Amino acid sequence: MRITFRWFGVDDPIALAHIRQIPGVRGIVSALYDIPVGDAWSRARIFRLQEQVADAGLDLAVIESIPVHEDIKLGRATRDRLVDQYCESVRAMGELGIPVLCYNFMPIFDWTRTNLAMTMPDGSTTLAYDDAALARIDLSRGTGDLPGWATAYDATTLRALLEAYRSIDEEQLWENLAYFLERVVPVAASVGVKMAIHPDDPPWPIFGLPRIVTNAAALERLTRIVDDPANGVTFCTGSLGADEANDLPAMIRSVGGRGRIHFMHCRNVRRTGARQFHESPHPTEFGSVNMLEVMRALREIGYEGPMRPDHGRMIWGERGRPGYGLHDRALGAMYLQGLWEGLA
Ligand SMILES: [Mn+2]
Repeated sequence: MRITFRWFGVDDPIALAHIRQIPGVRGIVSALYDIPVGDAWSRARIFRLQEQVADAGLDLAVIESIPVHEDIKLGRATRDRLVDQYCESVRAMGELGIPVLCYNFMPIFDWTRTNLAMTMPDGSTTLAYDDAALARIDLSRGTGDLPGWATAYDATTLRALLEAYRSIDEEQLWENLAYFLERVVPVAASVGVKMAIHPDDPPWPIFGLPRIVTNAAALERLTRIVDDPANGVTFCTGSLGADEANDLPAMIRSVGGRGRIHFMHCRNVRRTGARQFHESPHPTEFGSVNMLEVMRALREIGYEGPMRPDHGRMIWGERGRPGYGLHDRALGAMYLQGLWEGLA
């Protein structure tokens, strides 16, 4: 296992130089954030990012993520050109020696919360989700009321997208994912890139939109669509752990035992009701995920890939991008390495 840390590029208030000071962190997880969704990423632009990271004494270990255009998820006629462009980006990162690509296949919204700053008893703030609060959000005026998505879509664009998804049920979304994987995985495999799909977060349908990467059966199905080692998953303990039915250590032994976990996201969540949770500090005692058992399962399967502390709380007066402050994620990085060392 290699500890890595997400960095949002030069606009990230957290400097690479500070990330470099977290003991053990040598790998960076990043992306090009200014390229319109669907456009191919040039080798020159990825190389520049790689150089920026290398100049700080770190290594660009994972691209998270190259977004998948909605037309691909919807299976529209324009998808062939978009898939070709996606393949071009994958080829470019592979040629530069970047080994892992984290992506997701969630319709319209990726990670969704109903509160980005829930205050905890200790004064820290954290991300929270409550299905009942989500149900009260009115998307007819656009995404203005959805925390974290305020400027993502105007009302007209969003209405058209939601309308387009009415004809897409879970099986159709699986078919569209298969179409994408059948074309992209062979390219990834040929240039040494491991595809690592991120589970849906939260792992259930929202706003009537289908979500399919949610549990053990889904991970199994995903990896069988194109049965190639390059077709794997990002195992996100926070996303999958939001559903009590998911036995995380068993899932790691199963999908990871077949060599298909290519990236680990480790964070804890505390489930407080049906489809209701908030993100907690990383250690087992604060959340519903037994992080020790997660690490034990990873040790058992001989996991050697990248791992990053996922979202953290905002602590010590830090302000910044929700979930992506420096301090709590750094604590998470240390805790995870402590567990790992203890199990050695
Ligand atoms: Mn994650």
